[in-house]
Amino acid sequence: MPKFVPYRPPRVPPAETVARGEAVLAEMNTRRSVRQFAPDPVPRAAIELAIRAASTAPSGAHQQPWTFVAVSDQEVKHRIRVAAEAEERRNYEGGRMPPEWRDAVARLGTDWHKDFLDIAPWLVVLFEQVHGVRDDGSVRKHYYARESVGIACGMFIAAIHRMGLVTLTHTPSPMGFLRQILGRPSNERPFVLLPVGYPAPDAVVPDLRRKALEQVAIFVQGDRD
Ligand code: IYR
Repeated sequence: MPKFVPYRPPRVPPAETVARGEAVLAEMNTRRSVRQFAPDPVPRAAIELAIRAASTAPSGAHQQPWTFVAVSDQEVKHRIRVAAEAEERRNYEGGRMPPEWRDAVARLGTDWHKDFLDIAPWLVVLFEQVHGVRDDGSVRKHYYARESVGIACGMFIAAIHRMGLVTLTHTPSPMGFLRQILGRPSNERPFVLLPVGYPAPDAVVPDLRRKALEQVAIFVQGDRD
């Protein structure tokens, strides 16, 4: 029998719920993916807290199928940079990136150079545990691992933003080298690489617009609300 415990968060009146929503939107709307980092250090405690916040994410069967590897070691960061740039160079210049993909990311102004992998004080690599491994070595199936890790990733990004730091969802492709460099087991698949730090004082971001509510939402409303 599962054990249940009471859950009694304070009840928020509707007007305050909306006011809080406005504040959340205003804050989330200032988040941007940043590719130019200041080299300034970020305390390990900040990274630990962001990981703990992310690790509160819901997950399939509460299996929490994620591993966060946080790297501040310059030498390891550099090895990651060299390997990521080698893959990205093949994508951008070796014709491995189909024209349609190139067009889709053109407005982001990215190329194969990934200086931020040396400069950002932390590289947090999020791994998806595709399956679990029991103490006796047998495989334990994980349910909705990818979705769960995606949610944890979003919560990590929100925590980092809330803390006044910036990050980037970097997905050098393919990402298998991260497993090798970081010595992770074969049941872990690199999901995303998140450089974390403060933005460079002269950082710029592409002038993007977010889709309007009408473009992203459809309401099927009853007449009681
Ligand atoms: N992985 C490459 C290309 C790239 C792909 C997407 I999807 C982006 O949103 C941005 C870039 C890179 O990191 O440069």
